[in-house]
Amino acid sequence: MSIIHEAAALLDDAAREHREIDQFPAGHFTLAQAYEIQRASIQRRIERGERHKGIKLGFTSRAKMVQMGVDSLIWGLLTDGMLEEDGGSVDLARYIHPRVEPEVCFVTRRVIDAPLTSLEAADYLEAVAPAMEIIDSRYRNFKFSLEGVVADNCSSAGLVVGAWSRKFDGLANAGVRVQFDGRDVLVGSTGAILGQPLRSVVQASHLLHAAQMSLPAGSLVMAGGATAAVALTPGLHVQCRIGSGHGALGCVAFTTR
Ligand code: OOG
Ligand code: MG
Repeated sequence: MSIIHEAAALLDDAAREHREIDQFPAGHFTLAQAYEIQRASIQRRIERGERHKGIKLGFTSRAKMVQMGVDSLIWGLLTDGMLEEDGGSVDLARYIHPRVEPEVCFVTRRVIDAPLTSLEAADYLEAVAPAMEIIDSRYRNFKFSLEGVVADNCSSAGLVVGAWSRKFDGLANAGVRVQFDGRDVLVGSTGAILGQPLRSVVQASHLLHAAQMSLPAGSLVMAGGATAAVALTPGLHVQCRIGSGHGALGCVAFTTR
């Protein structure tokens, strides 16, 4: 088996069996190969019946880069198997060492098959929603290199998306608050995401173009965490609120068990 398929199988099995694995040795594969491993591991999920659902960006905020010690923007692929219900109960036994982070999620209205400018981005979007990503590195102690995390599909594991709206205007600097059982655990601003989360769509279009891929209409784009991520434990009520007043995106929530 090639390095690509071997690493993809290891990572995919670890995710399926909820067990952590050792990092690959430094230099085991290049960044370009890491993206090939990512695609091969997603292909395994597709072959098991999951469907492509969109893409996610990683390290679009300083807070995330600093927390994880990685300083390049990265991207991963989403499937429907990662979706958790807004207001639902998340079974942490499906994860290894899950963390939650507040995000903004877009759904596209037109196929994205060319690099977009900031001015064009909103035109390609159907709606926006408050969201949370449940990340879950397959590597021991949640520690990884840039190449390692890319191969591991950027720690993608779960996502919870709230109600859709077309409130694109207030996105540049909306307050972000994550609470566990009514207590603040993460506080920030959507401005932390590349200055404005619509820029994640612009970045996504450039990355897709460079990878000679296109994104069909109706795809999700997760813009990247606005703050650092925090560990989840069973028995929590987790809520994320984005914005306040008239332009607020609203809330998204789940409980853990
Ligand atoms: C990698 C994924 C980064 C984000 O929103 O920045 C990410 C990780 O932190 O494990 O999802
Ligand atoms: Mg994220």
